[in-house]
Amino acid sequence: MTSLFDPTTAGALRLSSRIVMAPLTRNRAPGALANARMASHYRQRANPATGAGLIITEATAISHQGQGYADVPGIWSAEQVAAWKQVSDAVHAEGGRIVMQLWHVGRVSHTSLQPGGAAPVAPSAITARTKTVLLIDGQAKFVETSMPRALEASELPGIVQDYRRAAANAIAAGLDGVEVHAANGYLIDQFLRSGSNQRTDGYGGPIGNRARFLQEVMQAVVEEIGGDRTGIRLSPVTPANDASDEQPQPLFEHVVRQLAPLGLAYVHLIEGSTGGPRDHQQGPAPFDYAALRQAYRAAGGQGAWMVNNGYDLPLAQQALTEGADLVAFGRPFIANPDLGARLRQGGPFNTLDRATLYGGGDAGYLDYPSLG
Ligand code: 8OZ
Repeated sequence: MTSLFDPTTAGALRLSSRIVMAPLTRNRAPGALANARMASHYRQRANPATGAGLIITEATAISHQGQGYADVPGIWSAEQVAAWKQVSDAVHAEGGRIVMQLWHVGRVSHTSLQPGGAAPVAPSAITARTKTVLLIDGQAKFVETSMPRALEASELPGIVQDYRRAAANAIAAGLDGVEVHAANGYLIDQFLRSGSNQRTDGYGGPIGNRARFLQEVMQAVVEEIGGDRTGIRLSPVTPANDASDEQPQPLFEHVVRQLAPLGLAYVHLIEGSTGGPRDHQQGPAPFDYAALRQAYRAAGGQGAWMVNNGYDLPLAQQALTEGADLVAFGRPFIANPDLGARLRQGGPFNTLDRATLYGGGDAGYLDYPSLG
């Protein structure tokens, strides 16, 4: 029987275990630059024996326009590439593997974070009923997102190009690959799901149109760095950031069939409501994740199938038995740098301090203890 602690591969990535550190936004990158503190944080979790088999970085903006939260990192400039190098070097020094999550927030932003104080961009001019994080006097404050403007179709190739450059930059910064963030109600998910996409052009309406922007992004990234270094994150039913769709099953089965020929390293699925109930339902019936995986495999989809959301060891082992290849852990990895070692021996686990999640310094970031 496959164990969480067995090695495997995800495309070109050789992984020491099936334990993945999920992408985790921490708002500790002032100036949108990765830094030594971040390098230490990832390094603490990179050892193959005690930490993750694969680390996915926190969501990283592909452009200034793609940014929606205070002090999140970017990957559009040479200075940002150099800054990320210290993180990839630290992880590799431990023998770990790390891919970068590529992010455009779309409408989940605030004018104060946008170039020239402009409105955030979106498929349609519909404000997201959600909050973003600003830092006011050094304190993380949740504020309403700003009203977005609808993107012109003529602007989309430029954003696809931003993804392509970000992927090339991630590789130049020494990362082992990238994960395209197509989940949690951000730009790509805003195109996919009907609640945020009311376009009447070739990027809105029928499922095939709503999935077009995603496919253009994926084709560009794969062309740039190879499918075997490219993953994708999807969240078919999450209500995160006001995301909604009446028919998620056919939509996401279309999406994975369309992805199948790209030879991806992995597909990363958030099951249910992000960070919330795993059985969250959107649409007429409970979402069938096994059918989604089968649709991907039947279409020739390669690479690892990664699952995420509220996993503990028994649930993870069960998922591996049922066909998953990798399991991503989020909050447990924040509080337990040596989560791999702790899972192996059945605990104990440190408790998470929510007050230090977003913004701040070493506290709640570098000081969670490892086992003796
Ligand atoms: C928590 C806070 C800010 C951003 C996501 C990138 O939900 C995020 C995120 C999570 O995917």
